[in-house]
Amino acid sequence: MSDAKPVILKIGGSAITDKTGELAAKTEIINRLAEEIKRADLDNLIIVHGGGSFGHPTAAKYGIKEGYKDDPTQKLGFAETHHVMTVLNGLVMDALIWHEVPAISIAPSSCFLTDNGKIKFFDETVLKQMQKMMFTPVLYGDAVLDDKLGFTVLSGDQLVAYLAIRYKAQKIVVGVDTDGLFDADPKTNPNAKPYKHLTLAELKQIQPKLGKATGTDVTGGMAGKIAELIPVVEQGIHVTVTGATKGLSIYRALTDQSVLGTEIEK
Ligand code: IP8
Repeated sequence: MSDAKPVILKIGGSAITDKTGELAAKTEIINRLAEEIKRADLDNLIIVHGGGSFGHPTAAKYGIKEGYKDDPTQKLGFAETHHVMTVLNGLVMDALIWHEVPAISIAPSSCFLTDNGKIKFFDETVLKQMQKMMFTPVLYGDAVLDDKLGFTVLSGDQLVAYLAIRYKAQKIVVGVDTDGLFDADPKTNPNAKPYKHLTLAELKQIQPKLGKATGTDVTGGMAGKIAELIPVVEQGIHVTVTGATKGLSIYRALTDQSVLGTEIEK
C-alpha cells in the first residue's frame, strides 16, 4: 500500500505521435518511454498522455472543444474523438504492460465532468484504490461532457495540473518533443535559446510567447499547456520540462537526475 505523494508524468502527444499526420503513432518512442518508466521503478506514479495526431484532428473536425451546437454529426464526432484517444492509449498501455509496468487505464470521459472547459467533478474512488495498491494509473486528454457546453476537450495538461494540486504531487515531469522550453521554436529557428531554469515570475512573463504547436492542436500548443501549469508552480510543485523523444531524459527526470531541459520552480 502507498500513501506517498505522487510523481506525475505528462507525455506530450507531440512526442508520441507525428502531429503533421493523422493517427500516426511513434511506436518506437512509446516503447522506449515504457522501458524508461519501468527502469525508474516509482511506487506512486501517475501517467497522463496527450492527444497528438489522434485526438486533435478529430476534435478539430467536429468542433468538439467549442461544445455541442445541436448538430447530430458532432455527437458521432465526440464518440470518435474519445475512441481515437482510446486507440492511442491502447498503444501506450501495450508498451507499458509489455515492459511489466502494472499500468491501468482510466478514461477521463468516464470520471470527469467540466463546466465551461474547467474540471468541475472527478470521481476519484477508483484512482485512489489503484494508488493504494500501487498500480500505475494512466489517463489521457479526452473528449468529456461539460455542464455548460454539452461537451468539450479536456487537455492532458489540465488533468496534470488538477491531479498535481489535488494530490499534492512531489513533482511533475513533462516530456515534450524538444529539450525543454525555448525562446523561439527550436525546430524552425537554429538560434532558439533554451531556458534552463525558470522562476514562477519568469514563467508568467514568457508563457504568452511560447507559441503554437506544429499540426492541429485544439488545446493551445505550448502556450496553452504552460498556462495550465502556472497554478501548479504557484503551489510550490517543481516542474521539469524535458525531451521525451531522446533516450534517458524521462528516466533521469523521474529519478531526480539532471536533464537537458527546463526546471521550473516558485
Ligand atoms: O494533447 C487533448 O489532449 P492534449 C486530447 O493533452 C484531445 O491537449 C481529445 C484532443
